[in-house]
Amino acid sequence: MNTTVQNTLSKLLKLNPESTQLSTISSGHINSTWLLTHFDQRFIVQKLNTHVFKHPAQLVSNAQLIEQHLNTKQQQNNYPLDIVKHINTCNNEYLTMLNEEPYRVLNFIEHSYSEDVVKNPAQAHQAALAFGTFASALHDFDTTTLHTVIDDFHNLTMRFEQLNTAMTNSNKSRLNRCKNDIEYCLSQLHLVSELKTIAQHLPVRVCHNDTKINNMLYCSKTHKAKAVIDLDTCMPGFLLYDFGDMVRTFCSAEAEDSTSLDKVIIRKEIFEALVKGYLAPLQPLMSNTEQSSLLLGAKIMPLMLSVRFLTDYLNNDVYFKTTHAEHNLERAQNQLALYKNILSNESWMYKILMQ
Ligand code: ADP
Ligand code: GN1
Ligand code: MG
Repeated sequence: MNTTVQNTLSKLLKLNPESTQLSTISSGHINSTWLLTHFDQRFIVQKLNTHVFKHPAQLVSNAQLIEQHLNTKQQQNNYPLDIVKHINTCNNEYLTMLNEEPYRVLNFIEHSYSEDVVKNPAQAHQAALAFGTFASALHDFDTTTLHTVIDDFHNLTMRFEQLNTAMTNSNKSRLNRCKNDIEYCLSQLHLVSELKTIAQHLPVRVCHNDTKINNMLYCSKTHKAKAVIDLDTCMPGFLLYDFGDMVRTFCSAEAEDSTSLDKVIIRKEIFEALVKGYLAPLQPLMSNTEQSSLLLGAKIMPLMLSVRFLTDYLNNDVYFKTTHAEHNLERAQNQLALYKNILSNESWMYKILMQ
């Protein structure tokens, strides 16, 4: 963020620009995030990525409707977590355009930290319980009030189509390096018809749609889950996607971009803790069919992420933030290793899910 933007934002928050400090937060693949400090006051500032989010005002509107719903639940003692809120500037705006780029300010959740890899079953249980509590608090939210911020976000068929288009336009050397991985992904297209069969029996609910582990804040004193963050992709969908994204990011012992593929395996004790935590608030709302559909999500999400990372690799890294040339390919191969490991463990995973 340049100094002029920092000064303007500081003034809009009625802070003395000379006394504000800024530090970059680098987790998250999409937006640019900073911590803005002014003596003992702290704020999160984000520049929204308009390549990914074409209508930032709609995203802010969705997040605020959800904020309000959770607030009401909290006032009725029905929502125990902290809530991320958009902060109004003195121009009475929640979204500020500076140099033609959209910035927003959020309350900083104090005494918190996020993780990129789950360290133990207690962390998995806490985060899954919190994501389950979030979904359960939204079970009576009117889904028709939400804008579709990204079309077909979790539409696997469309993700395969995007991969096909990228293959047509890609430079040959990148395409050669991932030919085998693409072939393998294409051989798994049958997941699309498995989903179609089950989807007609599933309720559409408000989903978070990005339940990866670093979108959970833990309390630095108690180490319990403190807040669900990154509400940018909250949209109607199936819970199997949220469950699948948790399995994808909680259960592997390695980060999403690790190249130690032999260590990219599902940890049973983490999966058990995840299931227990997620089902506690949600099982009363779910049919047996919906509960059993969650395992399909655990297969769809790593496969879909492989397809998305491969697509971005072929498109020369225009979507996800990368730190080096092969980053998206490494992520894709990591997610494929995880997907294959899930396929070889699905029988015990299903037993744990349904017991
Ligand atoms: P992205 O959309 O790029 O993933 P996030 O909204 O997830 O961005 O934020 C990136 C990181 O910033 C999070 O993983 C978390 O560590 C930190 N963060 C975001 N919002 C808050 C908040 N309100 N309070 C404290 N930390 C936050
Ligand atoms: C992105 O924003 P972040 O880092 O929480 C992406 C998710 C992917 C994830 C993969 C809007 O999430 O869909 O699953 O990266 N968000 C968007 O790590 O595309
Ligand atoms: Mg995030």
